Amino acid sequence: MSSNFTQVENPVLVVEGKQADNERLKAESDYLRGTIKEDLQDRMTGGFTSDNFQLIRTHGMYQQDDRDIRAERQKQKLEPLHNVMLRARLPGGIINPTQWLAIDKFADDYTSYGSIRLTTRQTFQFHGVLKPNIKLMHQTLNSVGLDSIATAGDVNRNVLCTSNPVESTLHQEAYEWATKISEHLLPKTRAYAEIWLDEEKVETTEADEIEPILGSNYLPRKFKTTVVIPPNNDIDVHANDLNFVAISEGGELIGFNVLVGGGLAMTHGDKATYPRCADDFGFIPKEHTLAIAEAVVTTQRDWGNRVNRKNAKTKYTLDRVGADTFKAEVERRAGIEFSESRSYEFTHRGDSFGWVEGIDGKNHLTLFIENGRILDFNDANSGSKALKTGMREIAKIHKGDFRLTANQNLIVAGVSAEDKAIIEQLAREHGLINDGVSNQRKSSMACVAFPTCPLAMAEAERYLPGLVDDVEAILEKNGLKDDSIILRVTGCPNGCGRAMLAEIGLVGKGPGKYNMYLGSDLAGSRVPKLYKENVDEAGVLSEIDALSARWSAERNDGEAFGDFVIRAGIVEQVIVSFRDFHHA
Ligand code: SRM
Ligand code: SF4
Repeated sequence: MSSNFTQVENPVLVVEGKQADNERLKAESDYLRGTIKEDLQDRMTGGFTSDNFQLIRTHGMYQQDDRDIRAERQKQKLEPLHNVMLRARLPGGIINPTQWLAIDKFADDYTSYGSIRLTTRQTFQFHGVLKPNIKLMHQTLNSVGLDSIATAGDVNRNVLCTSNPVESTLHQEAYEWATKISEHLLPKTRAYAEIWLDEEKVETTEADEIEPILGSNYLPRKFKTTVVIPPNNDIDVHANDLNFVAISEGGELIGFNVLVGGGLAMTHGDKATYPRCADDFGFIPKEHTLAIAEAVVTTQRDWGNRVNRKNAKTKYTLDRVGADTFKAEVERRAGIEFSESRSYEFTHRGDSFGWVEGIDGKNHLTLFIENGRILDFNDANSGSKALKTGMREIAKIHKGDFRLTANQNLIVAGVSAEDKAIIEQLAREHGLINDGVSNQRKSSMACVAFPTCPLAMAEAERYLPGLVDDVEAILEKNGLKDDSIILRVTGCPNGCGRAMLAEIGLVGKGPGKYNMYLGSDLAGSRVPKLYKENVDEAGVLSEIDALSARWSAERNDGEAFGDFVIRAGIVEQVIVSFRDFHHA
């Protein structure tokens, strides 16, 4: 199955120039080992030095410090309080109660924030793990069958899969494909096992093909893959490099339409960067899934831009070499031709909350978790909610599993009829079910941003709850109490909260300032357009007030906000030419 194309096949399509420093460090890393092991012993600093700072990402960790206290520590001539954030690998977002109890305990005992943070890519993060506890963290995960390999860095990341277990008989099979793709594309280096799990180093020679798919320099940039089951586009295909859209006949999975080249990040002021929807390459029978995944990855490996990291993702490779050229190369490498795409339709993205009975006769409870932050809160803003304790109590008795969604929520899945009442009671007692949560809150999402994200320009997670309070009041005033707008906030233009697929996307520009984008659709098939720049928080509210008043008064029957702003000419639709996507 492994590709024979370890050499660049078509050098003309390779970007010439001085390679980015990340290429040097990957090449010199001895397959992602670097000197992490030695660095771990150095207790003079709480951080990782030189290349190891970047290399730990491929092991699923980022070095961070609390930005709320950074200036104060600087004043006291102390180094920043370095710690790591860990992101687990959880293909399809499935985690069992034993695993939950282990991560719950680790978060309590060894993280400075004490929380489990559900992410927009169906996994969880620990924030604030100090150097002496890092190895224990990996060993704890390993003891319950979890790891964090390749959840960051220039590799294929956590593979997403539509999380609702009941909408379709295809879910189990789709989930199995997500797991197989994840395993197939994982780095093969033993670095993770050696460094964190104390396994012996196996001697290798130059001739050993250690990374047949990723290559010794790994990928030019991060790479993201999904398996999605229409009509629910809950995993937001257009944020991803490679998507397998499940196609069924008579309830049986027969294959996938393959979508390549999505991505949302951009840089303020750099017009060579832009969000881009994925292109449809066509249909493949399911038995070709791994071969196609491998061919897309190796084509991007060989043709992706290793000179400029800002233009290194698959979306830019496609635009540079041409989607048809890229597709033909994938077909050549896989020895498979795409056939015409089969028809399918995405109609929505959000999660459906509350209980549903599955096709398996079991019951599934989707819980709304604001910002994906699982923590016991007791503060003036959030009131008192024991979400983390509640989840622990549920995990102690739950016999099914948990499914993390790509919208930062959580499903208690596979509950028998006799356990339904007690699970619901525990969820209610601990604030995990709150019947008063509005449709607007359920349609809103934010990235982490301050205080842990080093790239944040503006608040996101801490801004969202109050913003939604105000938006709820505005919608009610404008006669839209039961309506909602897909509202997403990201603290910078990297777009982790997927604001660039929102009906209203707020993209952090500076403290308290956001660029406002309007006009994605309910299915997430459209990138929104810049409406106003550098809007402050009061400005955001007055814009939403004016726009929603017009929507209320002028909309056609059932017309969604994102469709309305385009029809009314408030913003133009971004159509196909993403190179012409203008942003500040
Ligand atoms: Fe992200 C970097 C958080 C989903 C695009 N992202 C970061 C870092 C690690 C900051 C850093 O590099 O030091 C953030 C850590 C914050 C913190 O303290 O936790 C961060 N990203 C997140 C999460 C946790 C947001 C959340 O609130 O859930 C999501 C974790 C996903 C996961 O479990 O793997 C997360 N990031 C995304 C998404 C959305 C998605 O994939 O569906 C995107 C946009 C889609 C895309 O890739 O185009 C995204 N994150 C980025 C980028 C820009 C990449 C690029 O193409 O240029 C960066 C910065 C970078 O890579 O240089 C980034
Ligand atoms: Fe950090 Fe920016 Fe991602 Fe938000 S969008 S988590 S601020 S990198």
